[in-house]
Formats: sequence, C-alpha cells, structure tokens
Amino acid sequence: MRKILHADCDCFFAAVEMRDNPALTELPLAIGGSPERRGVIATCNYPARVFGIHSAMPTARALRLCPHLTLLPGNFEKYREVSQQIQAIFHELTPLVEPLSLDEAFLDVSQVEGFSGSATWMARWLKEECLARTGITLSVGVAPNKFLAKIASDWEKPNGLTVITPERMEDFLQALPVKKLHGVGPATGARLDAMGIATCEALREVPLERLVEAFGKFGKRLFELARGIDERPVRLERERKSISVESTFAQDLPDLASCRQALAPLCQKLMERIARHGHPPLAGIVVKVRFDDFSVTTLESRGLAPSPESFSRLLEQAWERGRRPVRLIGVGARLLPELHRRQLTLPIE
Ligand code: TTP
Ligand code: MG
Repeated sequence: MRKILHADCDCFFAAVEMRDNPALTELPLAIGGSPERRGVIATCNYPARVFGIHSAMPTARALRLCPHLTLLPGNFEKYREVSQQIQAIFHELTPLVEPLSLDEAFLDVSQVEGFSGSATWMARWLKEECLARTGITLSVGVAPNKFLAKIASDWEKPNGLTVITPERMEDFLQALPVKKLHGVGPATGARLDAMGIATCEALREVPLERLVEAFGKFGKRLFELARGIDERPVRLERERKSISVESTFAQDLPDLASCRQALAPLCQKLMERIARHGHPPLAGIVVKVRFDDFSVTTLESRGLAPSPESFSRLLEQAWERGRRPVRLIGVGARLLPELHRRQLTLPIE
C-alpha cells in the first residue's frame, strides 16, 4: 500500500493577501478582474464564500451578491513566489512531489523514514511548517492513492487534515457520492443520476460491461474508482512547458462553424488554468485538431497571446489542413522557459 498526501492551500490568492494585510481577514475579500472589463473572480476568502461567491463567477455578479466585497486585482508574481516557498517545504519531506497548480501537489511519502513512517504526522508537520514559514494554511489529505488523497484534502477544508487509512477506505468509499470521483463532471454526474447511481456503493452494483457500454473507456475507470483502485503514480516535477486543455467530442464536429462553437468553453477552461498557475509569462499559443480519420495537426503561433480571437484564427488554419469532421480540439499556451522570463512577456487578455 502506498502513502499519498495531497496538499492544497486554503483560498490561496486570498490567503496571501490576508497574510500581508490582516485587516482584510474578517472582511469578504475576492481576487478578480474588474466588473467594467467583464472580469471574473479568481478566488475569494471564506467570509466571501458565505455570500455564495466562488471562483470563475463574473465579478459583476459577485458584487451584486456582496456589495461591500473588497476586490483586489491580484499580484501573481507574489503568489508564484509564495508557491515556490511552499513547494520547497514539500521537497524537504520527499523528492516525489507532483505539483498540480500553484497551490496544490501530490506527495508520495511511502518511502519516507522520518516520523516513524506515519503519514499523518508528516501531514501535520507540513501544515505546521507551511503556516509558520509562509503564513498560509494547508488542507491535507492522506490516502493509499491519488484520487482518495485529493478527495480527503477537500473533506474538512479549510485547515483540514483527513486521513483515509486502508482500513477506513471501504467505509469511506461506500458512502462516497459518485460526483466526488475524479473525472465525473456535471454531464457524467447527471447520467449516473438518471441511472439511479448516487454513491460508490450503488456504482459497484453495476457490471463492468454496462459501465463501458454507457461511458466508453471512462466506464472502466468508474468501475475501478468505485473500488478504490487508482494506480496513477506521483509524477516528478519537470519544468512545465505548456498549459493546455482538450476535448474529444461525443459526436464528430462536421464543419468549421461547429468547431468554432466548441472553442469558447475550451478557451475559458484554458484561461482558468493559466490563472491557477499564477499567469506565468507566455511565449505563444497552440491549437491541436484530430480529424475523424485520426490524423492530427498542431499549429503554433509564437508571440500571440491567448484569446478567443487568436485561437479562432489558428483553428481555422488548422482545419483547412484536413477539411473533414473533427474528433478532438485542443488549445494551449506555451510557457516562456525560465531562462528567458525576464526578456519578454505577453499581456493576457
Ligand atoms: P483552488 O485550490 O481551486 O482554490 P483556493 O485555493 O482559492 O480555495 P480552496 O480553499 O477551496 O482550495 O485554486 C488555487 C488558486 O488558483 C486560487 O487561489 C486562485 C486560482 N484560481 C483561479 O485563478 N481561477 C479559478 O477558476 C480557480 C478555481 C482558481
Ligand atoms: Mg486551494
């Protein structure tokens, strides 16, 4: 059995701002774009969440929900710096750290010999050190695999510590709502709901063939997750070269117009990911298209900033190369290599 930790900072951007200006701590506070420029909320502190404000909500709406909300534009360079400090603490525990974004990471502590090998003590140590050295509170989940560790870190947020021991795993899984499973979004959630499946206990009753029939490849994954099986290793950090999102469509997109339509939600998701990485300096954008004959084409444009318009233009050129129905579209942003960061940065729209 492995021992995996998932550590995730509480309201990260807001936590950094509250640390640097404690007068903000009790007030509803959000980091986000201005309502005049149709900005969205990156994150907000817990007092603001009481008003129903959350990440990705238009700032205008957030201000309607809470007119006295304190809104800050965000200092991404500072967040990236704090993130590096926190990631350094993770590395003091183990070299097996997989950062997912600025404020969260998986740690494989199976081989750690300190703390008498107790992952719970290690998690406590991480929380204490992180708070003492950076002023930021972490929520940590401990489990035998990644997906349960991630669910666990969210379980008692903020400032949580949830341990799912191998012995406790069975009980935990039985009661676990399927909507909490990695990869189950609103669409899959609704279909499971329609099948009368609300918990992993119910999901286990469904034979593998039926799940594959209903959900394709993901059906097998659902089958495994319901049984607590997740063998994904914690992958070592290498320098991130790009941030991207892609989507395979349930039905092939017949023409360019339908491809353009599919682009908007992809762009939005990409922008959210870029924000989660603290708006790192970018070098250009990439579009990937897989056609119905499985041929793939990627097009890159150096020096262009990500925007619906720039992606749309690139998509058009990529589509021209095949002129046939499309199975998959991906959009991404290339990061500027660390070495060159000081030389050129593109504005983000
Ligand atoms: P999260 O860990 O999802 O959120 P959080 O740390 O603010 O709050 P929680 O206590 O629930 O963990 O994301 C980490 C940071 O990434 C967050 O502080 C701001 C940024 N972010 C965005 O910029 N846009 C987004 O849509 C999301 C979800 C996060
Ligand atoms: Mg967080």
